[in-house]
Amino acid sequence: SSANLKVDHDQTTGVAVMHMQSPPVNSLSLDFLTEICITLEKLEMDKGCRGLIITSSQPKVFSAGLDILEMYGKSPERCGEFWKAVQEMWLKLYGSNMVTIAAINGSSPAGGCLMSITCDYRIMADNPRYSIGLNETMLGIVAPFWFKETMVNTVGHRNTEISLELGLLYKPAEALNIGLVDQLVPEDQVLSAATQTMTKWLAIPEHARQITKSMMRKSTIEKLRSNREADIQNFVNFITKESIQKSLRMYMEMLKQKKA
Ligand code: CO8
Repeated sequence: SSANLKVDHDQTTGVAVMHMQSPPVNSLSLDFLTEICITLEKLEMDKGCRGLIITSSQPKVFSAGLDILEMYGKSPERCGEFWKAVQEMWLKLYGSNMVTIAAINGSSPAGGCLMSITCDYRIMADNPRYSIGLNETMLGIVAPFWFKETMVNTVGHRNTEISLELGLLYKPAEALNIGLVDQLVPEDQVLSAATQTMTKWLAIPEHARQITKSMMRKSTIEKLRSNREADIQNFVNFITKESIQKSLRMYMEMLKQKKA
């Protein structure tokens, strides 16, 4: 465990629960991403950890996605460093040998949705106030190819095309309907349902399951792994454009107004 992550590792079951507790909304800043990556690395290396459940300790929110302030008014160098950390988190989660389950106990836009769809299985709280999706276009930005491919691998080409073009955020029932989440449960049962599902997944012969997971995800992972530097350059060039900075500013103002 570290400042913004609480990790409960049950040595008898081999399951770790990672609680995100970065107030107010678990937005993924460079620091928080770095913390997450260090924790994932440790768990991955630990032979006593075979399953990982990711959940939130913050009320109403799983994760608000990438920290918008990391993309606004920052130097190209800093933006590059930030993006490298986003890549790293995705590579670690999508390529994990552990069984990973997202226990989505709150809203999960953009980068929060990305985290969720890197997991093997998603259980969401059945609360219509929560939503999940890749809403990047609503911020005037474009989800990169590896976000898009993770989504295609989850909900198929047509659902991805509609949801990314329109920047849709889905209520839990709609998310279940397109297969963006696998199961809905009452809010107070998200973690227990995740634990139950984990038991089933861990009963499968481990080596066969791991090789199968890797076979399903390999081509997507390789595409980023062999293009990391170019992907960073793309991001930096795009995000530092004056027009994009303006879009982000307007989106942040909209968030503030919604609050007032
Ligand atoms: N980054 C930074 N700050 C945030 C973020 C965020 N993603 N989300 C919320 N905050 C801030 C709010 O501005 C607010 O700040 P303050 O208290 O100073 O006013 C505080 O967190 C609390 O937020 P809310 O009052 O809105 O809290 P609610 O509980 O009412 O709502 C939500 C929570 C639903 C999460 C809501 O805050 C929300 O919708 N946030 C925006 C989510 C979003 O659209 N994120 C997208 C981020 S972009 C991304 O993840 C992928 C980018 C891919 C890059 C593309 C390449 C170019």
